[in-house]
Amino acid sequence: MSMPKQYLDPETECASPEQMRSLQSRRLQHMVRHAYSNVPLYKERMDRMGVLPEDIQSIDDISKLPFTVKDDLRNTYPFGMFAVPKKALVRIHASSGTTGKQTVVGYTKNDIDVWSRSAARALTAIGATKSDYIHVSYGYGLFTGGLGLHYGAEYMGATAIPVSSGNTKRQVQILQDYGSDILCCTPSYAMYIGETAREMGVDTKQLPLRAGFFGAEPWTEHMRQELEAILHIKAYDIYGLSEIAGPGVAFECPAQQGMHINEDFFYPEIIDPDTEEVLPDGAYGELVFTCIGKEALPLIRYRTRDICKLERGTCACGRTLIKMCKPKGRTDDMLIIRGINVFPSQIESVLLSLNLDPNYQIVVDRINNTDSLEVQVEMTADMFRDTLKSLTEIERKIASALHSTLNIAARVRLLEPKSIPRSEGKAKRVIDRRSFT
Ligand code: DLL
Repeated sequence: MSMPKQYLDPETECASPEQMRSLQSRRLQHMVRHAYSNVPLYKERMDRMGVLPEDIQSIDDISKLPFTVKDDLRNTYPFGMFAVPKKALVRIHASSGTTGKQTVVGYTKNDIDVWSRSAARALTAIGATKSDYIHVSYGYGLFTGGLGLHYGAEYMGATAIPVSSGNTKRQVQILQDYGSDILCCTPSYAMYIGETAREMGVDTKQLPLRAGFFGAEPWTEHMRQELEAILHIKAYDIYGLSEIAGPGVAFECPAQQGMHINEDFFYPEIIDPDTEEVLPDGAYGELVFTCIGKEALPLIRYRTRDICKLERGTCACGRTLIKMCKPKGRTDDMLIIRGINVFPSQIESVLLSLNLDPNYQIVVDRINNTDSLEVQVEMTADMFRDTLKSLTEIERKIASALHSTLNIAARVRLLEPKSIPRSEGKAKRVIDRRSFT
């Protein structure tokens, strides 16, 4: 396959396995000493396990180290796991905190550099150049999306347009008037921007926009096709999480066969979420990261709850950076309905394979001690003109497709176009009423 070969750091992005392992080993040793000396939680946990920093000689020794979970950050809220004094910090971010207390993360100047460089590698990989306008519609603020890609764009010498999210008509106006080249936002917001452009009578084919960097929430291959069609761009995936670094922990390249992890900064492992046993490449499990290039919050074996698999080897783009697949779901996102595991992404795949618009909501309830699953789908404008009989037929068709994928019966309800609230950030797809009954 021939494809543009653009790298920010070719020595690292295309390093041999030996070079990468030796870099990772050096960095891990340094990082463990730092965490042990400066984070009481790690000293205590390693002491309890009888592991000393000098026991860590190479990256293979990582399995001797303790895991970290989100609750560790919550229990030490806000700054208890920081490994540097306040005066060394230059930035604070926090997770969206939709469930429980927020988790707060801090960055030194070097940490911002590591993160910006990671995001800059990502932008370079999807073909961004110094003469591009990078339209950033991720939220700016405690959320890492906006500032992460902003700094990445500046780091590589492109021009960041810090639009942030919201005011969707103005987004379209700016795409048109400034001639943005690359759009960065959540896939659901990109879809909303596309719909808004269509309503405003803007022909997206005429816009200079050529690529989108979409992440922060799960999205499917079908959604990619929808976005590429509505915006007339190439759509790429970008992954990150606030605890490790925002966008740029991993990124898609033109080969689009998984996301390359910036593994010289964020070392990945896959574990069995129940037994914590490390799984081989290619096996699905929970993704775990160790920060081997960060100072302020050097997390060791942080359990992301994302379900994923890893793949090693040289990619068609020339990179050797290990790849992660699109996360299949999260251990805490998985719905258990009448004993069957259901991931929202499976439902999205079914809907999009039937050429429905990706505006849907999943409502789970418990009625008379039995779980119920309702999938609410917005009708397309064409369907809205259909007769009641044909709508019932469509509902039946969707229900049957859902049943054959999920192995569970779902009630399908077609809603009027535009009745499901649009999101300017991460879409809320699931309403689980069971926790309130
Ligand atoms: O969402 C950071 C980010 C911003 C990533 C902008 C990409 C673009 P959090 O709010 O901490 O950070 O949420 C992290 O979001 O553990 C995944 O479950 C999910 N996630 C992030 N990127 C993707 C993606 C940001 N590309 C959590 N595909 C992660 C699927 C994603 N899920």
